[in-house]
Amino acid sequence: MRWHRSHGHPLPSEITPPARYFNRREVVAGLLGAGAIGLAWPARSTTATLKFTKNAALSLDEAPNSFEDITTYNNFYEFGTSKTDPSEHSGKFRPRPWTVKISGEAAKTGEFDLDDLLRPHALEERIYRLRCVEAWSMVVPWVGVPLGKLLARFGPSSRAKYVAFTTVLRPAEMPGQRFPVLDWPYVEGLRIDEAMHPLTILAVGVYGRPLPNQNGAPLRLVVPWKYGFKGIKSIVAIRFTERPPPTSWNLAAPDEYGFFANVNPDVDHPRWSQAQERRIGASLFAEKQRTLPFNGYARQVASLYRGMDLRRHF
Ligand SMILES: Nc1nc2c(c(=O)[nH]1)N[C@H]1C(S)=C(S)[C@@H](COP(=O)(O)O)O[C@H]1N2
Ligand SMILES: [Mo]
Repeated sequence: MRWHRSHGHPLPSEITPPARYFNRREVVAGLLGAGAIGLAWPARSTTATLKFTKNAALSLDEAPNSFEDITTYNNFYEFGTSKTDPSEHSGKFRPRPWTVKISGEAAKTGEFDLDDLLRPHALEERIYRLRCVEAWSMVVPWVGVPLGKLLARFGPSSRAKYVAFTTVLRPAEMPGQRFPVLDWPYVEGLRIDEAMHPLTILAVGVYGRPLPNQNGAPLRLVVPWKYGFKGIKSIVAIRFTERPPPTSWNLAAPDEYGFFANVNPDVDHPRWSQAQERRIGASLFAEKQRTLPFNGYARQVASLYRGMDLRRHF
């Protein structure tokens, strides 16, 4: 494992560009597999097939990255700081059985088994762009449930202005947690309207299969208009709060990572530009792509931030 002395994501110059090419055969196989009928929630196997419908209206019309790219080029510092650490060092992690504690400003709270939590919801596939703050991107076919529908079942009160999320703390299974890279456990948060927005999902699968450990098994957040670090993995607690909750990267380097973390090509990271992005899996000679405001989801979400100075609230 490589450990970075400084706080913050590694510099783009520290990132080894992967010489991996788009694997068409794998994508086609994945798409065929995705339609197959399977168990609604197979317990442990990551090769089993989930049962879901495709949400075409909320999906990008772009070819997803290969399963290989999505599952071997990861950020999950609990398993190490290099992109290959999560796939190489997450084999001991046990995502079942799993419970999620729901607490705070809501009518109903408690600790729930993940299967019970998910049972009332239909799984959907959404093909979203994942834009990392490190200026790379991928296109990912997530399978999950709208977070807002799940949260609504707990009856958030009028004091529930934010939602806080916490990752599991298990240094015995997560070797990266034995090093003080971040202040463990990883925490994240959303404003309540962001959490309730129909684009925000809790993902339980990718490519029609349960999430591999390296992608945040068994349950992770996906907020497609924000930088990837908002997508907290392996969630064990969700809390409705009145005040903005602390977030791991903001605590580690407040000048570099704000609470909102909306993808914004006009606001550079202090150490690099956010105007462009490199698509993982593309040819090394491919041109970089222009980064879009709100990662291309401006039409759906820009109104959430009307009247806010997005340079100050980065
Ligand atoms: N608990 C936890 N969640 C995390 C991270 C992490 O280190 N720990 N990394 C974040 C970052 S920086 C990104 S870009 C995405 C990457 O998700 P992926 O590996 O599934 O592509 O996960 C986010 N969620
Ligand atoms: Mo990221």
